[in-house]
Amino acid sequence: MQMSPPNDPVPLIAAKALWMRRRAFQMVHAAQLGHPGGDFSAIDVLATLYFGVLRYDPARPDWADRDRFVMSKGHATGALYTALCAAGYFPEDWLQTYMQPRSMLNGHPNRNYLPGVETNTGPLGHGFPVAVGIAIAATLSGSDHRTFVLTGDGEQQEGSNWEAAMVAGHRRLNRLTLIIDRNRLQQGAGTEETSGLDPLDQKYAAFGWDVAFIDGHDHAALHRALSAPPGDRPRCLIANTVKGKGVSFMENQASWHHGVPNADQFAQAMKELV
Ligand SMILES: Cc1ncc(C[n+]2csc(CCOP(=O)(O)OP(=O)(O)O)c2C)c(N)n1
Ligand SMILES: [Mg+2]
Repeated sequence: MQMSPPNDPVPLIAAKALWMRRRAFQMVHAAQLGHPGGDFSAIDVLATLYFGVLRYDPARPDWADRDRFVMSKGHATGALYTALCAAGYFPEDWLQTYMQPRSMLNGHPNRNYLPGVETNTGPLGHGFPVAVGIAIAATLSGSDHRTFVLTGDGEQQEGSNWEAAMVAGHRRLNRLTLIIDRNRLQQGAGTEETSGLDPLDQKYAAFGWDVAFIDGHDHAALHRALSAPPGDRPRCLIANTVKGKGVSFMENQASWHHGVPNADQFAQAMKELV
């Protein structure tokens, strides 16, 4: 077996991603609510950000120079809450309250309730424009923090994204990175059958962005791309992903967008997620 170099973050990222998938699915199973397909396509990106890329201190969620991560695809709270919990923002027993009455862990994230949430999301097409505003604010205040934002691919159909992309390109917001979770499914159907996005790379390039495709489940490739130093313009990483990644009967199935497991499906998933 090949040994990892001591400073290789990939084993830690992989271990966190596995824990996040298991824990997120337990939450969805207990609540009988959630969006597990989109959780699983995004978890490797979030694990890489929180355990290999972002500068943050969970004891100081308001630290002015923290890197910002905006979860624009706000329905994927199984991914976001397990990442924030693993990163130390709140204790694990809070996860048991997922979507219960008076919980701080709502179906969509609320920054007024939960430390580590940068902005409320859920209505698609809002988080990316807010992230652009955060990146502009950093240039005005002179902070060197970076801003990362994850959108869904179906989410890219919202017009607000294109205003945000245009202003980010115009202002050359080079400390801003947009990751698009390109699982090719939205709610109930494929993106290209619904309102086609391709060629997404050419669209972002035309708006003044550096664009690259990446395997959104390859921790080493994600780590390299996300931790690369800023260039001279905003960066768009189109992360090719699989909705439901990691559980055989969920992968690439539109029905698992907000499908929830019965007892047998939950047991089967736990056998596979090892
Ligand atoms: C403005 C708005 N319209 C509709 C919805 C309902 N909705 C929630 S998730 C979703 C599909 C999103 O697809 P995508 O962005 O591809 O997410 P992923 O595949 O990563 O789950 C829809 C239509 C919403 N949250 N906001
Ligand atoms: Mg999608």
